[in-house]
Amino acid sequence: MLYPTTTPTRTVLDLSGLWKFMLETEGALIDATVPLPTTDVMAVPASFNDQSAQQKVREHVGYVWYETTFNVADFLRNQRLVLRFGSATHEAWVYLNGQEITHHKGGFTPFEVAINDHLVAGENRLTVKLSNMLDFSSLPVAHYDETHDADGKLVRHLDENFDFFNYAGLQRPVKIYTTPQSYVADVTVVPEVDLAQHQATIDTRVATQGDVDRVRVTLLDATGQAVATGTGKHTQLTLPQVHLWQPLHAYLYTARVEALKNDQVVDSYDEPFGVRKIEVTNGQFLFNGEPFYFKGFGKHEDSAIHGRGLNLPANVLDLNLMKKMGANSFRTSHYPYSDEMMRLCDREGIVVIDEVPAVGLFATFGFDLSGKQDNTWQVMRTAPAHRQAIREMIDRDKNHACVVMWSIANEAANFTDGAYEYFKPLFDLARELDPQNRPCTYTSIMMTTAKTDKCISLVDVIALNRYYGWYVDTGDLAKAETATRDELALYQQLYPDKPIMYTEYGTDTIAGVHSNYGEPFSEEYQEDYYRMTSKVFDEFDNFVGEQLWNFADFQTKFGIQRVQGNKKGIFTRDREPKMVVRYLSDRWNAIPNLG
Ligand code: GCB
Repeated sequence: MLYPTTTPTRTVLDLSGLWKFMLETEGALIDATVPLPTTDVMAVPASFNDQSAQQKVREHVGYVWYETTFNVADFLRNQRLVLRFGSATHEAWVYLNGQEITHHKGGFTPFEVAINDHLVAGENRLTVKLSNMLDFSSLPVAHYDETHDADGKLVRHLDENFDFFNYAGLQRPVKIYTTPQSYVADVTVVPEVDLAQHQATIDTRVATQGDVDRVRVTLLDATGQAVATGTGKHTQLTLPQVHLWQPLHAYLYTARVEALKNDQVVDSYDEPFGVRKIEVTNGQFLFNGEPFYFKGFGKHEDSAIHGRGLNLPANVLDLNLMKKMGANSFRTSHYPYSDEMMRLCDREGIVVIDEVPAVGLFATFGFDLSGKQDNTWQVMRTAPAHRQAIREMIDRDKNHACVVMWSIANEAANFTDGAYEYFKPLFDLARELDPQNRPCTYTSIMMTTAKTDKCISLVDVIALNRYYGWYVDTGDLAKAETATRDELALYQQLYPDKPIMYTEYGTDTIAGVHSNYGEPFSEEYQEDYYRMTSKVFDEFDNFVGEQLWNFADFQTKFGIQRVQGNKKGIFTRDREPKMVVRYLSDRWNAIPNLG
């Protein structure tokens, strides 16, 4: 799916701003054929939860409604007009002038619908009904049930199987974009690099709709100079003396795709791309032929007031803080991030592990290290949603240079019977869909060990989420060090050809809490913990990266282990550094990205 941009043949209308908003309460069903009966407003894009100052809105489980009105200039009405939601969390029914025009489930990927046939003259009314409900058939996964209060009123309960606040709403931009009636529908760019010759072949496939008799592809360098051109829906163009996209040294080319009719350009679209080669071999993660070391984070799309809503200044600051620290990467834990963040990472050379919202694939949520089997794969009904999420993520992100690996799940019950049967078709699907054949992984929870994980054969890189010194061996860094070392040694011994990385490790740390005794929750403990883990990591040859948990403190559901959220950030929620940032900056700035 193409990101909407303005080109010589297209334009974009942004519907961001203040929309009407109301909760749907039982017994007061809302009729989309008349204007929403409210004067309350919500800013879009943003989560609704933290904008209302009302507990019943923040914690609402069920349906909410949004509405806006817009006009389309007369001179655009002969164009194809497409309404596109960057996301709608988690399920949306979209009405234009009272008529349902589309429905989408899955809260973290875009969807779109052509609207020409539904437009009226003058003002148009766009209404969206949203559900923030989740269950054992959705991603992410939650326990859902219904009870009735003393008055017989329905009460919905959602108990998240995951550790982040269930923010919802129109969290990403809503746009209308135009295309001509005959248009470029999709572009797939696959760079094949010959490192020895410093050249690349750029394989471009273009899908068109309508009356198009030829497609022209022109490759532009970063200064906008044309460096290669060819015609055909499938072209292979050579770039001699290619500039590689390297970690923290991005170089972006543009594939200018033009749909032609009788030698006239009917549609034109610019797709940025980078040229780089990713290989996993002999226990190494190779980036343009050199061993790459991941330094960085698990993150969240999470900031004050915006909730999980697009916050461009926060995105820019986050990447700048990463670069300042010598970090080079993050994982989109635990869902695909906005188009805007992915495009920013392409520009900034930040390497991304792209994760589907497959979090909470556990019959019971909680920490039980006994390793006993549970019935997760008998009760989970997530496979269709999981397939759809993989499809939509790869469809959206396939051309991004920043994306170097797909994460097919975060912390599933991979040690229980049925896990392999569940995951095997999903890994096959991801591999079949990705035109760039990127490596695939999932992040493994501590209950899954080197000996009990039933799915390791599916992954290219072993990605471990580990909390020795926090949930296990709490406060005892000597024991934690031994456990960390012993486990890595076992993985390396059993899987000598697979690279291993940590995709989560950390300690809750309340900014400003200090301790002469290095106690848990203090900034001293957090620093001691990271010094300990670093020491162990450096002992292992197959160890290809450290992505700590978490970049910043973030909001979660209530819990006795959560003080206004998860405090494992090395930055506070408003991006003030905790003490450990200096230590990690020194460490990471001294570790080369490549080599
Ligand atoms: C995990 C989860 C992450 C949590 C983290 C924690 O293993 O993947 O979502 O936030 O642990 O802090 O408990």
